[in-house]
Amino acid sequence: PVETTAQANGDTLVHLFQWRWDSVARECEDVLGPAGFGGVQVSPPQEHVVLADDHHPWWQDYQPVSYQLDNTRRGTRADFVDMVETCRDNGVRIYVDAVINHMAGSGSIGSGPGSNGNTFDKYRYPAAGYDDQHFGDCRRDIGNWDNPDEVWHCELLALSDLRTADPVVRGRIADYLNDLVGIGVAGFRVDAAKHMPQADLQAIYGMLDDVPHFGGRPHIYQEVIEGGGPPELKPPAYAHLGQVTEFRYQRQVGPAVRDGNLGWLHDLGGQMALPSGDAVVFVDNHDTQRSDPGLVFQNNPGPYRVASAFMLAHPFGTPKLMSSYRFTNNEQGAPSAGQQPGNPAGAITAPTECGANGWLCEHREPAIAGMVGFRNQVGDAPLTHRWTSGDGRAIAFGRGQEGFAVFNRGGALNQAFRSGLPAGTYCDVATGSRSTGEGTCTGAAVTVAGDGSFQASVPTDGVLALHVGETG
Ligand code: LAG
Ligand code: CA
Repeated sequence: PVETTAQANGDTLVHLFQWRWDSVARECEDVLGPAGFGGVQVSPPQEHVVLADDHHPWWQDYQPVSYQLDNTRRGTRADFVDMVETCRDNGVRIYVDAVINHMAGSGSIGSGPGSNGNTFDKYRYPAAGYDDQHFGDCRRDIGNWDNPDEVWHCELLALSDLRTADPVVRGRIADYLNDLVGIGVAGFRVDAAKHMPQADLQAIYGMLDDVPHFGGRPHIYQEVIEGGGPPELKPPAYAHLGQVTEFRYQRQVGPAVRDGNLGWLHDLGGQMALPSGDAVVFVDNHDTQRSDPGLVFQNNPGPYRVASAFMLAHPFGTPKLMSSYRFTNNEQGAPSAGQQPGNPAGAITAPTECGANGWLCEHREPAIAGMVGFRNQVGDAPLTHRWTSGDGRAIAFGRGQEGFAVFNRGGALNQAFRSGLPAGTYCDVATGSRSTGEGTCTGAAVTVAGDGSFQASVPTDGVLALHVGETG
């Protein structure tokens, strides 16, 4: 049995999209650990195609050339190992975006070598140990998206589709994932899970080692974009294998907050495809920011803060925050220092200063970062004391006797609330105010009476959040 020596902070995940490994490590130390984040989803760490002529589009990473970790755009294997250890020491798990359905596709053939210098051709990736026989027979794009056989075995975006039923392929994938688990990676976002049959995934997951330090099985969440077709292609069909991405949350919650239609959010579980325990929820991800930008930070920062804070306060699903960079076209890669000698992949700039070079760092916004501590404090306390404004543009709810939060997309509010909080003075954690060692609030303080009632002002696009861990 694996010795458990580390304790994760909580269940909040953040995708540090395209961040360098050394930058992730520093963020774990300086921001994520202290704020109580439980995990970081990092960009795919395996050798990928290098499309210098196209200015290194972000999606290079989703075209594996081998499973070697050295010399990706984000650093070396040693940097990766150091990141995993530093984050673990701060209670933060590392989740790898596992691209295991396919290898580099048609559009990138001829662009070689890969980021670590290995050559490849369509259906031949010698550094990964894959040859023609390791790819499926349907060597064309998926045509009928309602036909499981095509969705599973034909090509997604002309990417060479691995024959995941083959024991050799399964073994190579498991070796890659176990290399990561051995380093200390605690879980995986399984890319394009919908494009692999459940039985293949089950076999691969079954070959994985237990996670060192944190202990237990690797935590898996699978990318299954809800669309048409029969039940076996729907999100619930993958839930017995691990958690699944809940795209209805992204499609419905962001636009509702943007449009000031908050009342229904109290009961949003009834609208979702998955039960809470199976769902990984998000306001946006790196794909939807580009393909379905209903609510993204760079266009609508105020409503985005409200939606993200709500996601952290409300008990549905495992929340995954997005941390991104400003972009003007959909292909645009991360802020980059360009081609650098000795780094054929082209170095990505370190987001040391959020706001500089286009790094947005949504996760550091006070209304978002402060809610991570709120979520950790309230735990599984029930949803209580629901309130909705007359116009439906503001809502509030309690989390039992542990916390209370208000979300406002309407005009400035000055309102009397009823909560389950014990009497006392509370610091609003959504405006960046926290208690200091001496017990005073650095910002706004709210006084709760013996019956749980209090009066508070919340501006337009404001969030107010009180919990028993941050009292004045
Ligand atoms: C995913 N989830 O299931 C990722 O979230 C998504 O970002 C990936 O697509 C996709 N599956 C495959 O891993 C991204 C880009 C695509 C890009 C692909 C491979 O959204 O645009 O395709 O990564 O790099 C590109 C070209 C295609 C071309 C393909 C193969 O856009 O036109 O056919 O490369 O050369
Ligand atoms: Ca497949």
